[in-house]
Amino acid sequence: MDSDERLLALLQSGEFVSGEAIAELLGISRAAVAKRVGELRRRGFQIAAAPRRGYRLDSVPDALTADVMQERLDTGWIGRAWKHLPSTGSTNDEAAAWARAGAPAGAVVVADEQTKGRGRLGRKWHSPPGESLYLSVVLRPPLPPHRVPPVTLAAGVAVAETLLAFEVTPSLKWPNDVQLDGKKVAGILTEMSADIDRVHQLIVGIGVNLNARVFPEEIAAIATSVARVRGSTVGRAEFAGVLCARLERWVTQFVAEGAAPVVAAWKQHARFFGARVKVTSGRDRFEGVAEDLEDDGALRVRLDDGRAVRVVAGEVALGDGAG
Ligand code: BT5
Repeated sequence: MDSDERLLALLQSGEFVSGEAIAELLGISRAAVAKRVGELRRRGFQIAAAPRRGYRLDSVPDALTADVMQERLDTGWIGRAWKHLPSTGSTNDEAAAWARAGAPAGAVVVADEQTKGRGRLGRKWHSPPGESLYLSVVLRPPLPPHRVPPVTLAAGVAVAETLLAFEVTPSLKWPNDVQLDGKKVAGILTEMSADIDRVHQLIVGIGVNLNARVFPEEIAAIATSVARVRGSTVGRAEFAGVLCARLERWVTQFVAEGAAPVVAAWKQHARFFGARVKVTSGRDRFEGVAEDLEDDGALRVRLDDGRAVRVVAGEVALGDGAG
């Protein structure tokens, strides 16, 4: 045990311990105790101090480090290899590099901050330090590439179930958005390296706004966070633990049974069927009513002339350009 760990062990009881007693037990001066407490607070430990009573440990930091997470995780394979970075460009890039270097299926990369967080088609994902979750998982499903897209829906179901566990009710928007109160709370970016008949590695990147209270102007009207809707903050580590367990459940079922059960679960969290949508798919743009998801995860849109269109990949805006 180093001296910080010994200090924390002394404070762990939940009772106040006097500065004098700590100084004596650690063999340091009272001024040195105060200094150590200050450093621990800077690392995220919440330590109460009261005159004549001393110090009390109120909470440990909400750290996403491998040691903390191994304690929390209740999974068989997702998150068993875990890499935490205080700051990185994009966790998807880190995970892809780690996968190329041999990371096992289920390996997870998380960061406290991303400096080049990405959405689809080169868009940005706003990723400020400390308040949200940026997580990428390496998958190696034994599937041909054309069977892979519903994995994004599986991740969406996992995010939705995790949000429900934190007392907010999400709605899923095809193909990769998770919303609360009609605003985006999470997004999923799936990237694949494959040849024609076999996936080499699949990186599923998930960004969830957990404790953000304000957003930059360009997304202020369309983004929200769990804390904003719930009215209280959420532990990042606790959220990440539940998310990994839900992901493991849905990815496992997807690989074993195909897309149909994932699609059925996804539909239960979706509210946009029956709504008018504007679709952009490659160079095509059209409007219609979002009718249903097909068993392979494609979106069926009913055009005004009565024809049905299957959308396999693309962008959907709700209503008159909104959403
Ligand atoms: C997405 O793209 O929704 C996928 C986002 C994936 C982010 C994760 S974080 C971990 C991993 N590492 C990465 O680098 N990425 C993944 P898309 O559907 O293209 O939506 C992007 C759009 O969402 C932007 O153009 C903005 O309008 C909006 N946006 C950006 N940041 C946001 C945020 N923090 N919250 C809500 N909306 C945001």
